[in-house]
Amino acid sequence: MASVSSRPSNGLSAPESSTVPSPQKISAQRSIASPDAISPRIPAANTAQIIKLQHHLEGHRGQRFILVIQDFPDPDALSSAWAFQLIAAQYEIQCEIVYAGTLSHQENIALVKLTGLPAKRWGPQTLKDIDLSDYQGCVLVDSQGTNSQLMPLVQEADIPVVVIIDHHSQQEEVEAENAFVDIRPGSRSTATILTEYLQGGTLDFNSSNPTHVKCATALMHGLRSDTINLLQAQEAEFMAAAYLSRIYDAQLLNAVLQSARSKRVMEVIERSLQNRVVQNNFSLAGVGYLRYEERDAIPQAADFLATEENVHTALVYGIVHDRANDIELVIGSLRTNKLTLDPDEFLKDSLGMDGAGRYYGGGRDMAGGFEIPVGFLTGCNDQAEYTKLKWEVFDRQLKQKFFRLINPDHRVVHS
Ligand SMILES: [Mn+2]
Repeated sequence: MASVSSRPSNGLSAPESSTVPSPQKISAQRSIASPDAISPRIPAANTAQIIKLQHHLEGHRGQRFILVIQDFPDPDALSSAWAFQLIAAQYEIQCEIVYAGTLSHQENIALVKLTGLPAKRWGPQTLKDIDLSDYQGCVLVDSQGTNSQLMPLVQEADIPVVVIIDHHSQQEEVEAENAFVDIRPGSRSTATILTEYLQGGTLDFNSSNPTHVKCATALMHGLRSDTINLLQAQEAEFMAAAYLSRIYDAQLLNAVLQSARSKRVMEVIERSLQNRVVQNNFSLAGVGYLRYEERDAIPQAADFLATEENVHTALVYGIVHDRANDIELVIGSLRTNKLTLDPDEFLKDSLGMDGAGRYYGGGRDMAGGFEIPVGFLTGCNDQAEYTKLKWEVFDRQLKQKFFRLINPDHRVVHS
């Protein structure tokens, strides 16, 4: 067993926590960095957050957390969750990374497989068998709980939200009274924030530890994918990438990026190309019905349509059927290169909110997404004519709503 003196040599001071560790836990006691010990490259405000996080985790020592990521996890969420899990383990906090939907982007599947990223899918069947009372806290990373089907269950089970780390603009008030909250809308990725925590000494993150190498590779992928390969990166992302560059595995990252698109994804992209309508530099495309597993084809199609000349913003949407929960949803993605267009504002303004006061969509810098339940019209898709009609209704309504903002003088003309 390691003695107290053999703690990682990262120049940290003695524990400042008020909690008195039990004797058997003292060997695993982690110190909390003094502000001066943290890299001078990290801005003072962020240093304060790192200290706060360490105290917060110390206060939860030995607990079990459920770390909920969005239903369709992206590399930023996956890698940030993993980094958090490793940090929390310093405090003997067992953190389970879970999501309710699917991994649908070929790169995400490759990322999880190739790095052994410890995220678990909790489908409807698993949910029936799981006892949520095992968890003392819920952690939200790269999200504020609005994009997971698991959150209502977490709330029902009275599991308090104990940590929120995100870079999306503040969503409707999340109930997180005694939580550690670090929301940085100015940050281009959550991986940037987590990398800073690592750099700040929350963990002896190093290249001789194979898990750390893989996690660093995941973080590098996370911050690249949220910044269009660093094109939209700011100083903080470059600093984070520089730090990770000493630890990550370039070959492994390359393997993740080499993953190929499936034929079905290619077909959705093809449909988006055929169906697109371009007006005032916006490209709009409805792709009809697609399988739940292929829903990630939508943001990929939007990425692609946004590359056409004279197009600054692309919107792609389609209807997916979630068989597990028997719900149909219109889901859509927005991608923009126009600096003055705020995707969050655009989607909230154009689509509004549902009866319960929740916005159908939202976003961050350069990207956004939306989800509209098909509701009462769900199902009966064995009737071709009905199915076609249903699509046309949603397609037309979405075009009307978007064109109202894109081109107020425009009348949607239908053949
Ligand atoms: Mn993100």
